[in-house]
Amino acid sequence: MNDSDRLKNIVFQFINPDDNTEIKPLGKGHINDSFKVVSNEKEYVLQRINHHIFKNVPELQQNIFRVTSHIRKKLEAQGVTEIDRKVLTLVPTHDGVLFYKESSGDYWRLMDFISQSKSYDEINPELAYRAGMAFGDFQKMLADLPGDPLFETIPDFHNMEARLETFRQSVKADKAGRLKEVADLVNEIEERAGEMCKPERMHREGRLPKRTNHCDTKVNNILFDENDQVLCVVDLDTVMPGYVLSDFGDFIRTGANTGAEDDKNPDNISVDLAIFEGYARGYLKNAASFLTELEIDHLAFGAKLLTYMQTVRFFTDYIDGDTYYKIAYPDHNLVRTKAQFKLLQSLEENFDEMQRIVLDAARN
Ligand code: GN1
Ligand code: MG
Repeated sequence: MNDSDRLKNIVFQFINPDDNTEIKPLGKGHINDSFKVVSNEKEYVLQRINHHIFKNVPELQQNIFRVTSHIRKKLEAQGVTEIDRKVLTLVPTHDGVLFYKESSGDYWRLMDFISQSKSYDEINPELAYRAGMAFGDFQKMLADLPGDPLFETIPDFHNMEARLETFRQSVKADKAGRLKEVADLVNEIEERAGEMCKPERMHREGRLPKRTNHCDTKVNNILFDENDQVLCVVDLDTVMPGYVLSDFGDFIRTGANTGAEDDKNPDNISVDLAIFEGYARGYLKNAASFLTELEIDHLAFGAKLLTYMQTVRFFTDYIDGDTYYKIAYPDHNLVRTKAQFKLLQSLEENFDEMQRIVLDAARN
C-alpha cells in the first residue's frame, strides 16, 4: 500500500469513504505528524500521535475529550456563537473509539478542522494581549473540571528537578560523544540549577498549587479568525496539572522572542518587553481573580524558567544524539540550545522590568 492509500485507509476508519478525499501535510510540530484532510467538502486534521513520547494514548485522548467537552458546555451556557470554531471537536472511529491503532502500531486521531483560522509565529502587543486573555480564560474554564485530576500524559513534564536529573545522566553517559565541545554550556546550566528548582520546593512546602495547565502555550497554539480575534486554543496533548508560571513562561519564551526558537544569529534574539506587557495584561485580566499573590509574584520568573527548561531539553537531546525532537539538519538541537540560552540571558537582564510590569498589571 502506498503512503496516500495508507492515509486514506486510516481516515476512512473515522469517516465514510469518499473518492474525493485529499490529504496534505500540515503544521510544524516537533513531536506528532499532522495532515489536513478534505473529504466530501468537510475539512479535518489527521494526526499521528507519537506514542514513544505519549505512552498512554487512550488516557491522552480521554483527557482531550474531557477538556473539550467541559469547555464546550461552558461556551454553550454563555450563549457563545459558532462554538465549533471555539473548541476542538474529536471525531471518533466508526466503532466509537477516540483513536485508531494501525497494525504497524501507530496511533491516529481525527479532529474537525477549524475553518478560516490562522496562527502566528510572530505577533504584536495587541495580539499578545488577546492571547493572554485566551490562556487566562482557558485556565479559568478548566478550574472546575469535574472528576479526578487529568492524567499526566508525560510524567514530570515541566518538573525542573526531573529534567535536570535526566540532563545529568545524559552528560554522564555522553552517548553521542558530543560533550567536549559544549562543556562551557554545561557549566552555565549548572550555575542556575538551584534557582530554577524553586517552584518544586515551594510546591513541596504546600505554597505553590498545581492547576489545570495547557503545558504547551506556544504562540502558534492559538488560532485567530479573519479579524484577528482569538478563536481557540489548540494542541491539547499536554493539558495536565502544573504551575501557572509554566504556562505564562512558555508563551513569553515563544511569543516575546525577537528572534526564532532556532535562530542561528544570536543578535536577533532578545525579549520584546512590549509583547511581554501585552501578554501579562491580557492574562491577568482574566486570571488575577483566582491566582494567589505568590503565583503572580512568580509569573516573570516563569519566563526565565521555561526558557531555561527548553534550553536544557534541547541540550539533553543534542547530547543524547537527537532522539526526541524532529531535526531539520545535524546540529539543529545545538543551534536551538544556544538560541534559547541567548533568550534566557536577555530575560535575566530585563528581569526587574518584567517583574515591575507584572505587578503593575495585577493592580490594574
Ligand atoms: C514540542 O510538538 P510541539 O512543537 O507542540 C514539545 C514542547 C516544547 C516544544 C519546543 C510533547 O512541542 O514541550 O516546548 O516542542 N512537546 C512535547 O518548541 O515535548
Ligand atoms: Mg505540543
